[in-house]
Amino acid sequence: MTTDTETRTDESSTVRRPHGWLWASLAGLVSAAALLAVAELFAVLVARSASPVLAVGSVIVDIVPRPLKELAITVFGESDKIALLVGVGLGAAVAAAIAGVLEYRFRFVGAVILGIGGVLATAAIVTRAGAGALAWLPPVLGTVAGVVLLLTLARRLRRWVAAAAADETTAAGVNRRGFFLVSGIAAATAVVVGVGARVVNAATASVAAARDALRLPTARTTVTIPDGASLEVPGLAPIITPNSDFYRVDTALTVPNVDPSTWRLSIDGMVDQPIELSFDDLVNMGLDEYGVTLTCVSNEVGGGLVGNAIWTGIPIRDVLRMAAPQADADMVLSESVDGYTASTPLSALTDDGLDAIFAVAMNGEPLPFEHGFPVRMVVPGLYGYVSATKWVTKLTVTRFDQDEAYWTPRGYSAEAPIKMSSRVDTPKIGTPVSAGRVPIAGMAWAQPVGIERVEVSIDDGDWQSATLSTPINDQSWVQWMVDWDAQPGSHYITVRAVDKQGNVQTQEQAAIAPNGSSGWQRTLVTVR
Ligand SMILES: Nc1nc2c(c(=O)[nH]1)N[C@H]1C(S)=C(S)[C@@H](COP(=O)(O)O)O[C@H]1N2
Ligand SMILES: [Mo]
Repeated sequence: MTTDTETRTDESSTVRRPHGWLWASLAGLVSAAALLAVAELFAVLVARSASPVLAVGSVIVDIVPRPLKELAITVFGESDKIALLVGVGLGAAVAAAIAGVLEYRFRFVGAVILGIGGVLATAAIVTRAGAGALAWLPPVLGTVAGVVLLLTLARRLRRWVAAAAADETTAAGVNRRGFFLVSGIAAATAVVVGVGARVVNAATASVAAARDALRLPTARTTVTIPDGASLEVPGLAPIITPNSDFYRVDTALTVPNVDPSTWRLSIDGMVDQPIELSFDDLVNMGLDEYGVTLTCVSNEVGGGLVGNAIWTGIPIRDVLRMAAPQADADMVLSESVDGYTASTPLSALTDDGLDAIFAVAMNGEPLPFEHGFPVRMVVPGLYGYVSATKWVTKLTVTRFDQDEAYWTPRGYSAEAPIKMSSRVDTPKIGTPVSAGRVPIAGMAWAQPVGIERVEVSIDDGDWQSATLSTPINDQSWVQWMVDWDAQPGSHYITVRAVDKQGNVQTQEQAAIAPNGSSGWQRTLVTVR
């Protein structure tokens, strides 16, 4: 049984005066950690190579006077960079602690100091060479997070201290627990997220550096772009799609980072001689250029999931030959580092008349990361999902009746040749044109046969043949155009292609699943 006096003693011991300045400096540290963690996290998402921590460090390296730099090298030798980063870290930690104490004593003062720190870090980041257009976003978001956290923690701390001073047990306890709960969760999250993001950023940055440093052997043959390959009609897609405009389709949540120096291609399964090649082994087989139009099965008639590039690569048949596929095999299951798989008929990869390649460059530069760096497949005439495996690392020679690829159990055909198609690029649907001479123009493709003719019908009248651009080859799309004497009113434009074997693009409409859309594009144009 307790007496009143004893109870009072117990209570007064729980209302001990906290060391306000101590916890305030903790609040400052946790807020600064949150600032960095949020900044690093968003750097992974929007500005991969711009690390806030490293940008600030680099600026300091650049602005430190020479004598001090030399002193640092004398004292720390090879570890001068580490010493610098440790020094920056300690300096930032002290500043953050001071900001915490100031915020606790003088409302908003610490928050302003943290904000200024964030602004300086942002300035350091956006002025670095190679900073992307969105490089400011991560440090700004980080600063907002850090400032909000500091305001919250300092408020809790002030309430806790005030309640303790006034012997208000319950209020003191609530605010103490609130302070430690928010600090603890924020600190733990900041460490996990911040360190995780930094590791991801570091891996990305090193592969980015490897790509920048990559010097591919010169291609032995190049693709000649013939005179007349471009019709030069405004609004028409270019005959070669720039890498930055090339459509991207894949299942990868984050773009895989594959270092060419550790990349390997293995070929096994139904082969007499399983093989494994390094990146150098592959490119030293000799590079040639190929112009190939890539098409996605998900492209609607008239859609934009199609692009044409000059790929530099090595015929897959030359690599497969080294592994000696067995006679009863009929499929190659190609696999990406992220586990994606595609099923391609073995014959499409070994056919001498069809250049299926391992591509290492796209329009004259190493493959962009989103398009499969360092090696992807490109097979003329087959939809991307059954042939164009990006970040490819493994081929298994097998049979269609034994293995299936990623999309096969998900409602798509195991084999899928590209369907011939044509589309109107200009005039654009919904953009009225003025009466008079109006060019109607678009793109058409029939890989690997080639386009013979494109025909246009206006208001369901007679089919008229369009002028074609000079084709680069049968694997690449062509541009087409007709001159139209546009009369005011609404008009339907219908387009269809004919391939070099005389096949006419089918009018029959098909959905994307299971093996690609078909039908004629018919657009309504308003003439004023
Ligand atoms: N590793 C991997 N490769 C892939 C895919 C994928 O999801 N993962 N998608 C395929 C599909 S559906 C298409 S249409 C093409 C698109 O290539 P692109 O993004 O370079 O245009 O890549 C193919 N290669
Ligand atoms: Mo696709």
